[in-house]
Amino acid sequence: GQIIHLADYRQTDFVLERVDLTFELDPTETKVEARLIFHRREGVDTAAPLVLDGDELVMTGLLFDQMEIDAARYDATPDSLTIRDLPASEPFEITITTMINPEANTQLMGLYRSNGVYCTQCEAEGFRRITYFPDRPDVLAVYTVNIIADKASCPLLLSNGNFLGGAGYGEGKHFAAWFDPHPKPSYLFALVAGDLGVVEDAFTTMSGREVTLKIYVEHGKEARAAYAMDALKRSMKWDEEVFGREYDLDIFMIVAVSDFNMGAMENKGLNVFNDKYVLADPETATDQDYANIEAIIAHEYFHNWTGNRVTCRDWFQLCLKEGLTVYRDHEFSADQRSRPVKRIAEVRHLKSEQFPEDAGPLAHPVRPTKYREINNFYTTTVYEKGSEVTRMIATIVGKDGFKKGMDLYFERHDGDAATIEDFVKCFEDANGVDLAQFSLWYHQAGTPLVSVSCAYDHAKGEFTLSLEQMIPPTPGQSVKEPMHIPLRFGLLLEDGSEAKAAAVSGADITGDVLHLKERRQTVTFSGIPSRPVLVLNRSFSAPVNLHFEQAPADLAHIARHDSDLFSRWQALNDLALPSLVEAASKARAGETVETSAMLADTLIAIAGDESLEPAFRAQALALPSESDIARELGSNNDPDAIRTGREAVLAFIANRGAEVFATLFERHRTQGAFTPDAANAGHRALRNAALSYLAVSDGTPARAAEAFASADNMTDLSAALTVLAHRFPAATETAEALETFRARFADNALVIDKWFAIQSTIPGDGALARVQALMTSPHFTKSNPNRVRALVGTFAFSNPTGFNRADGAGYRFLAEQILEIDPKNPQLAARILTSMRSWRALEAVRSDHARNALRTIAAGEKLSSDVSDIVERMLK
Ligand code: BAL
Ligand code: ZN
Repeated sequence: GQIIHLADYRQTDFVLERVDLTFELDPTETKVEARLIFHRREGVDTAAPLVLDGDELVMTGLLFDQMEIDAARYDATPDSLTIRDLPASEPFEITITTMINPEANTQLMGLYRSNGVYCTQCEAEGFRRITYFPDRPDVLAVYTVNIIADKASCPLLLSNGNFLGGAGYGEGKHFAAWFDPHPKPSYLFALVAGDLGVVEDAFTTMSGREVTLKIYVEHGKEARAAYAMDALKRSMKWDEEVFGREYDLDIFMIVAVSDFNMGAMENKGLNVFNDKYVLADPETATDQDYANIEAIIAHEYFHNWTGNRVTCRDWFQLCLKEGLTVYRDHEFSADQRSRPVKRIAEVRHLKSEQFPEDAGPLAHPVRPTKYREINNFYTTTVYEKGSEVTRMIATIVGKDGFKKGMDLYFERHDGDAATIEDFVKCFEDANGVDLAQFSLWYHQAGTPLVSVSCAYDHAKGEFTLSLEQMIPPTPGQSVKEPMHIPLRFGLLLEDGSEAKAAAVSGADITGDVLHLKERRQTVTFSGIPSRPVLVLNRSFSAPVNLHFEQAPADLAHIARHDSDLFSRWQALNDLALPSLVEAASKARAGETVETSAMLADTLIAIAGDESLEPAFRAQALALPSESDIARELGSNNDPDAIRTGREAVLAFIANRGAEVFATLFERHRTQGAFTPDAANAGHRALRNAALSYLAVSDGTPARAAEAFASADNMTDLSAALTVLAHRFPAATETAEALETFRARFADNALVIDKWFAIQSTIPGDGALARVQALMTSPHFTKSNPNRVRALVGTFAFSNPTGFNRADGAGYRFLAEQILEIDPKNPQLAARILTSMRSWRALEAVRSDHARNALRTIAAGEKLSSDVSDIVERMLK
C-alpha cells in the first residue's frame, strides 16, 4: 500500500445523500445491493468521475438511475469502481450489486460468520469489502437496511437504528428492515443475523424517553450477560449526569460474538462485542474481567456522542474519538470504583504499554500525519496517550472549564466530521485560553523527560526547583519544541502537612498545577518554614518520565504520608525501581544482590496498614515488573539478569514480611457470597498478592494448592493456579491443578484462554516448548483471535525470559507464527508482531537474533500491508 498523508486531505467530489442496502444472506454467496444517491458537490469540475473504494469485491450488476449503464462509462476492479459522465448538479442514483462470501472471510473485516452468526466489522475500512462505497469517515449518510435470510438459522435480523418492520419472504425465508435517522459514516454500519439468546431491559432517559436495551449472546449464556447490562445502564446514567448526553434511538443493542479482532465496536445502536467483554459470572470471570467489561461497555456506549454524533474527518483524527472516549471511560470507572486505585492501574498500563511504544521504532504522534495501514494506528499512543492529553486539557482549564469546552464541542460539532483543531478550539473559546503550545502534545511523539533538582535555603526560607524538559527524537522527528507540561505538585512537610508558599516566581502556578513551558525553568517558593519534600506530578497529571534523584528517605516519607494515594504508590515505585535496576546489574555481573531494608519495611508497613483500602495495598505490593525494569535500564537488556535480580529483591521482601503476609492472607478472605464490586475485589487482590509472596517464603506449593482447592470464584482460583504454575511448575500439585482446571472448564473457551495464558507466562527457557505443546491441544485453534492472543500473544508480550531466550528460538517461533497467521488474519498477525517493538533495547546476542527473525518475516511472500508496515518500521 502507498503512504497516505494528512496534508493531502480534500473533500469528496460527490455528496452522498442516501444509502439503501439489501442483503440476501447466504454463507458463501451473499448478494448485496447498494442503492446510493449522490450529487456533485458545488464547484467540482463536471468532468470529474465518481471513484468508489472496494476491497476484494466482485460486481455482478451496476445501474444508473435504474438503467443499465454502458460498459464504456465505468471501470470496476476488485478494489475500485470508477463511473464517468455523471450529471453536473442534479442528484442521481447508482445501484451496485456485489457477491460476497462471509464464510471465507477470515480477516474478520466486512461481513463474516462467527459460530454460524453473520456479523460485520467495518472500522476502519471494512465496509468496502461489502460494496463499492466512498468508504471514509467524512461521508455521512442516512441508511435503510433490508435483510433477507433463512428463517430457521437466522431468526434474528439486526442492523443500525430503529426497526421498521419484517415479514415472511418466500419459502423458508424472512426479511427485516431497519432505518437509522442519524447520518453516519460507513465504518459505523453493522449487520447481525443468526440465532441468539437475549437479555432485555429498559432505560428511561433524562427527558423521559423509554429505550429498549438488548444484549444478544449464544443460547444458554444469557445469565452471564447480567453484569454487562448493569454496566450499560450505569453508563447511560453517568453520561447524562456528567456530560449531559442522552441516548438518541428507541433501542440500544449489544451482540457478543466469539471471533473478533478488537475488544468491541461502537456501531450506531448496534454494538458488536468480543464475547470476552460481555460474559461474566463469579465462577468463570475474574475481578479484572468484571472491571474490563464495565469499562468497555461504557467506552462503546460513550462513543455514541464522542465518535458517532461527532465523528472524525479522516483517520488521522482517530484520537479525536478514541483518546476522548478512553478519557470518558476512565472517569466513569473512577467514579464507579476507587479513583486513586483506578489511576494507579491506568498509569501502570500506560507505562508498560505506551511508554515502550513511544520509545521504540513504532513511535508516532497522538495525531499522526501519515500512515500506510490505518489498522496499525489503533495503538496505545492514540488511545491511552490520547486520553492523557485530554486529561491534561481538563487539568489546565479546570473541571468547570472542561465542562464548558465539552458543551461547546457538542453544540458546535454535533453531526460533523471534526478534527483535533476543532476540538482544541472549543476549549480555547470556552475558556479564553491559548492552547497553541499545548497542542504540541498531539504532534510531537516521544515521552518527555523532565529533569528535576531542588534546594532549600533555611536562612531565606526559600525552596528552589529547577526543571528541564527534553523530548527524545522519534522516527521522522529529530528536533522537538518545548511543550506545555502541567505538573500537579505539593510541598510536603515533616508532619505530613503541606507548605503554602508566600510567593512564587519563575512559573505560572494555578492551584496545585505548575505549568512548565520553557525548556528550562527555575521556580522559587518563598516563605517556606522548613525543608519540604517535593511531590511532583501528583495523580500523574502529565505523561512524562521524571529524572529526579530524590533521597530514599524522602520517597519513603511520601509513600507513608502524602495526601494523594496515587503519589504514595508512585513514591513506592520510585523507591523500588533503582533497587531493582541495581539488582539486575549485580545479577548480570554475577554478584550477590542486596535489598534495602527501608524499601522492604516501607512496603510491608503499607501492606499491613488496615486504615488503607485493600486494593491500594495490593497495588503497592506489586513490584515494578520485569519490563518496567527493562524500560528503566533503557538499553543492552538481559531479561534473565533482570529476572534474577528482581527475584532476589522479591525473596527478601517475602521473607521479611512473611508474618504480615500470612495475616493478610487469613484476614482478607472473601466473606459470604461473591460480589464483583471494587471493595470486595480489593480484598481478593490483597489476599492473592499476599499468597504470591507466601509461596516464595514457604518454598512449597502447599498453601497455593490449598487456596486452589478451596477457591469459590474465578479470581481466587486463577490466582492460586498462577502461583502454582509460575512458582512450582514441576510440582505434582501444579500438574493436578492444571488438569482439574482444564477438565472443569473444557467447554468454556474464555476460561480455557486463562489456562493458556497462565502456562504461556511460566518463566524460563522451558516456556517455548510448553507453548508449542499447548498449540497441539484440542482446545487450541488458530482461527480464533482470542485463542491466538491467549497463547501466542501472551507468550510474546508477557513472558520476558521465555520469549527472549538467548538462543533466539522465541523470535524464530514468533516469525513462523506471524507468517502463518498473516494470510488469514493480517490484523491479528500485525498486532502480535508489535510484541517485538523493543527489540533494539536488548543486549547484542538477543537483538541479533531478533533482527534476523524480523528479516525472515520481511522476506515473506505476499505479506499483508498490515504486517509489512510494522516489520519495515521496526527494521528501519
Ligand atoms: N472503534 C474501535 C473500537 C473502540 O475503540 O471502541
Ligand atoms: Zn473506542
